[in-house]
Amino acid sequence: SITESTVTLLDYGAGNVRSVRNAIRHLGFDVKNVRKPEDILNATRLVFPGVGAFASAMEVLNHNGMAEALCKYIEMDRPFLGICLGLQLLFESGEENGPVKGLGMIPGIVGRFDSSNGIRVPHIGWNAVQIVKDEEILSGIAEQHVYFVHSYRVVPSDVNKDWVSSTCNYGDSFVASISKGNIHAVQFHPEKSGEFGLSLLRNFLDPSTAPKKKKLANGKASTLAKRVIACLDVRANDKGELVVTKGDQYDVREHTDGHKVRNLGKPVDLAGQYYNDGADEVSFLNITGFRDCPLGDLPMIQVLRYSSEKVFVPLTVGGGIRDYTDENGRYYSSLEVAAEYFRSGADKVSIGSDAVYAAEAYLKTGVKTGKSSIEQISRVYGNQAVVVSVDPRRVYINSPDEVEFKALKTVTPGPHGEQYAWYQCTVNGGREGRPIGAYELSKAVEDLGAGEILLNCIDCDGQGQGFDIELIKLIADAVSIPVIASSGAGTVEHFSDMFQKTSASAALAAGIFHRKEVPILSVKTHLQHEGIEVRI
Ligand code: 1PR
Repeated sequence: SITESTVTLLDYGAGNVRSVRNAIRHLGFDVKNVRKPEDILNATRLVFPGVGAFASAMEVLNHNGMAEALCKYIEMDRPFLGICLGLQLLFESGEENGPVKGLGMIPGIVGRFDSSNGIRVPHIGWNAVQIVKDEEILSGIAEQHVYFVHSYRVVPSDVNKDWVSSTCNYGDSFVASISKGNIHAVQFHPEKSGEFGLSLLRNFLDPSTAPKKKKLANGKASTLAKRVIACLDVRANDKGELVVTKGDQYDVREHTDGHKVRNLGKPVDLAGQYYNDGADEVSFLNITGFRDCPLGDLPMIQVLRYSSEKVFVPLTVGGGIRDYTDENGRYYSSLEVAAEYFRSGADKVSIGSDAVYAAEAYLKTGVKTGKSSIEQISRVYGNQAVVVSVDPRRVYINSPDEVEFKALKTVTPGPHGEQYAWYQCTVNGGREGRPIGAYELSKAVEDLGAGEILLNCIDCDGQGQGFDIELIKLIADAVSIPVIASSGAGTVEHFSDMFQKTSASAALAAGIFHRKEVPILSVKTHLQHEGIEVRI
């Protein structure tokens, strides 16, 4: 039954709405799921977190009668909050796999970002919004960074100006939120935007606590902030418990003390701590993901469930995303594995070894089979949900002609004075080198539908001597999807140096945060001081 504290949630089963549910519960409300169109009409407040692609969402909504109920509900001006695709679907039509007709409540067309403007698409990360209409629901977020992840957007124009309540800049100006009466929708993800996102949700759920309208500050001009990501390498220790570990050049065992696996803490606790410390994202990498245990037993699933109850920034999970058959002979497709992780609270999955095989096959034949994990998962969940994790190792050579892979002239010559290097991709956590370079792999996986590249470097991992700037520049210049630079951070200057010299979108680090050498906030204040936009 519907009570004061009930929020009705329209989940049509396309992805991770666990986080929205968790955020609503965290604020002290109950969630009731829509099962049939009447549930929409009976709602006292309706939250519609759209996930997936425009065309497939409209197909489902039209097919089960939800589209009509939604339009009626909105026409009656009943409390409504759309999130991400939940904003886009309100417009006339969408270009994603289309054109496809939307709900048509607001004039305007949802089009793709134009990457010829020199921007990376998808738009992933923290951007501040410009408030253009004085709305109570937005009162907490003026001048704050909120989290976006999308490739399509609506351009504000005369036809929709009485709806648009805030805009954001990325290449061009796009609609960040709309409001009219009780109807609200946001392009960003309040459930993933930390405390300020939660305050927007609270303003919607309980307007009596929302600050009364006042002249809202007109947000400062904002570019996409550079992200700082905390990474947790997770594996079972020798007793079978999941622990956060950290290697040196991927070797996670102590060099003394019986060569035990290094134990740096519990994954859920550390994720919570890094969220509170200001991490823009948290990544979990199951570094023993090449083992074949039944899907339901994957301990990482519990880690995600618990973490997503208290971490309100994006969560990525990697390790073992591939087709496999478990020890009992049950077969799982990579899509099933990913689906289980999304249901458990992951926003993105990160694919390592399997991406290397897929890229090798694609480069050999030039054919996209549609069957690789990258293609399958990005088709269903969108490419913003698919990260490819690259584990390259530096190989020195005397001349670029020695290999068929992209090599660079390096400023740090090899042990025998070699002037060139190429970056060999590896699988199984660096155990096996493959005949493909990081450059070739990155371009191939972008073609196959990856939305982001997590660029590690085995030589730099755990060394604290700085990022491999040459590698990061090589890859960031080669692709137009965001690149996350990883491996080697040891000081705050390493972060600013990397961002000043490359166009990477984010920096990921593990060791310095685990060893409590440098807090996340110090990294961010240093970056801000250097004139690099970050979310603080
Ligand atoms: O191949 O799809 O099962 O994925 C396995 C995943 O696990 C890959 O993303 C791979 O990078 C990761 N992985 C596998 N073995 C290890 C290992 O350490 N033995 N960890 C491993 C990779 C590297 C980074 C690390 C940064 C920053 N860890 O994630 O966190 O290098 O470290 P630093 O700041 O301390 O230098 P699949």
